[in-house]
Amino acid sequence: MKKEALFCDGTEAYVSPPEPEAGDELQLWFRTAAHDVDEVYLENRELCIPMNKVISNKAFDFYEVKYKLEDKPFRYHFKIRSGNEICYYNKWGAESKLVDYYDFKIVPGFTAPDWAKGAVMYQIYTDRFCNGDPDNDVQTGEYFYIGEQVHHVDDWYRDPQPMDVREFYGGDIQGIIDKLDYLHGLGVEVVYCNPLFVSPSNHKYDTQDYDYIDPHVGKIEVDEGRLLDPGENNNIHADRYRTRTTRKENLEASNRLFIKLVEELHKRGMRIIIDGVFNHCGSFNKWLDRELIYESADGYEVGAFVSPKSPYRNYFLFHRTGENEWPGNGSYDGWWGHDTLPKLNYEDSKELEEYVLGIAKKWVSPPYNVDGWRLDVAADLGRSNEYNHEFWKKFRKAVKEANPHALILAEHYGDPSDWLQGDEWDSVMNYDAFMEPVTWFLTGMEKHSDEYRGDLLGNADNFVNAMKHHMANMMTPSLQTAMNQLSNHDHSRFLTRTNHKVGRVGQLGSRAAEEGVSLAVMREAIIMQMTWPGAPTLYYGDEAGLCGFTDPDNRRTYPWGREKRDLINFYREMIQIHRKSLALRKGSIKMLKAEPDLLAYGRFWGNEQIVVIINNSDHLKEVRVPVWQAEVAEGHNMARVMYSYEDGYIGEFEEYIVKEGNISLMM
Ligand code: ARE
Ligand code: CA
Repeated sequence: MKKEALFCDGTEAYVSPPEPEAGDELQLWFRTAAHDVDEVYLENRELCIPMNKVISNKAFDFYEVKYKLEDKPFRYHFKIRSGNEICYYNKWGAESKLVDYYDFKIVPGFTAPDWAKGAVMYQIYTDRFCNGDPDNDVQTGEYFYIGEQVHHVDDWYRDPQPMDVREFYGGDIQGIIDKLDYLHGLGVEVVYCNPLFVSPSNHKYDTQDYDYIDPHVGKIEVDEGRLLDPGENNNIHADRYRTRTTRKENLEASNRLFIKLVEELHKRGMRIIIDGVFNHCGSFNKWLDRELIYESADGYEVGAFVSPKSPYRNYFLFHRTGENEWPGNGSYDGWWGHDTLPKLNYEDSKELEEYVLGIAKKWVSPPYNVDGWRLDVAADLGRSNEYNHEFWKKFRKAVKEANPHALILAEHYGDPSDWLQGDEWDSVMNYDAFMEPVTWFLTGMEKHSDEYRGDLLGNADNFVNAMKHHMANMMTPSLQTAMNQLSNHDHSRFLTRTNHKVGRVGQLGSRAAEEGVSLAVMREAIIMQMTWPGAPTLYYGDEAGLCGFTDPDNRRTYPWGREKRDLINFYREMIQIHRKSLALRKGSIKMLKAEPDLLAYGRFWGNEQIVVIINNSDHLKEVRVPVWQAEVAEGHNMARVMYSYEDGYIGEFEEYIVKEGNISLMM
């Protein structure tokens, strides 16, 4: 049996309709080499249905079966017989033994928004992207945060310092609006913004008010009430509109500016998703009480607590209870112990649950019309696993009812499959089935820069096994919308990882992040990003050559005027290739070659075939790639081969001769 010919996946070429509902008649196809096998069966624990050979061409036979989908998840694999030889085919590939984990799976009714499939996204950390309105800049000493006063950074090009959550560079929504033409020209289709709601930090994961955009990224129309008055500052929820950050006029003007951003995006055919931080809020939220801890010539600090009499008491969790702890009870639970991030207690408050579900709906509805949520630490939400799933089911219902085209994409480390059963999240930030393996193979860096592992560098077997294993966690709608990033705000930048150096600011100095980086390896990564299944997502500045170790060095300002133009041009070109190709957006993938320092894979759908070859060594290699497996036909072909090697890459539409199913080239 020619096992390399066996193929099936969850794409439209092999499953119709690709996102079926209960009661639909499903059509499934399976590929074998031409005249090679005797029988193919669709099989699972309950059934074994013979398939019919329906189409044959020079290279392949295609078998078909029809199956009426019931109102329950449908798991399946294929059984293939040729003479005495029996073999199975599942998500791992052609196997002699079956493992349930790798079964194909379809959940009736599970759809992900079509616009998000293979969409090119662009993540923006707003304070660092572009300062379009100096009038809303945080001013040094404007308020205190975690015991120290906030700072406005005057020098846009200065690198972030450790403990930079108090440093503000002034980037804002007006800045994003100003750069929309740049992003549109780059080929970006979706903007993902890190949190924008009112919060005293630059990262804004500590939400002060879920109903409003922070005036420092939005608009300050009434410039009054700069400083909190420490004497009056206890019990802030009694009067929340005291500072210029919390004045109603400014909050409303900021929401209006946000609506303008969304309209400007939609006008260009672009979309926006925003960060939803619902596991915890921030210690400056009106739901907490505040009390002056100390006051000196330099300023004052206000502590957060939840008074036993607070109407919001059951929104929170406590380590200890009792009247003796300071003040009233300061020992509320924080996410990972952070007292700036009070953990929310949904199980004990229906009111909180309803409020947050209302927020979930509000922002995806008119007049805001956001196109989806990125959900922070989504698996941590709630006290119990049961409730967590209950919450996300309610969340999905609420969001999709309000806006059926909204995307629900969660941050998750580890196996997300429990949440990707069709009734909770659409997809995830794709660490396991993209960022990690790509980083390992191309740079040898593990865990997003924590460690350099020579044994991972160029290790194609490891890459393929990791990818196959983790991609099996996701059904097709999730895979096609998975956020495929090389960098983001929580990990070192990819370009920095190419120098194999591990570090944080303060350990090596942030300039070390730029030493010995390789643009060639970066280009290989970009090619992989733009040709891998999922939604390729740039982290602002990656395209301009920005470097940086992990948080906060990965949040350097966008280098306007100092960009690496060649890299931007390369990214733009690769994005265009991605966008023009249905095979890259929604087609099949097949690994064609995995050798030390060398990967080749095909993407194909219908009449379109693309072959990608990555040579991660520093010398040319003679490569023979079995492109027939990606359905490239025999003869002279304008094969769209892309390869990367040191200082160059060969673009699309080179002519290669396919001989006996293979192409040979020096690269
Ligand atoms: C701040 C400082 C840091 C400092 C930290 C601790 O900036 O320099 O080290 O405090 O004092 C937000 C801000 C951060 C801020 C943090 C706490 O963006 O700047 O850090 O709040 O105030 C794990 C979680 C994952 C989480 C990451 C950060 O699993 O959910 O850690 N990511 C989200 C957001 C963050 C955000 C928060 C959560 C909190 O994307 O930006 O932080 O709302 C391995 C592990 C992962 C681990 C990962 C990264 O791979 O497997 O579990 O992720 O490393 O550390
Ligand atoms: Ca500004």
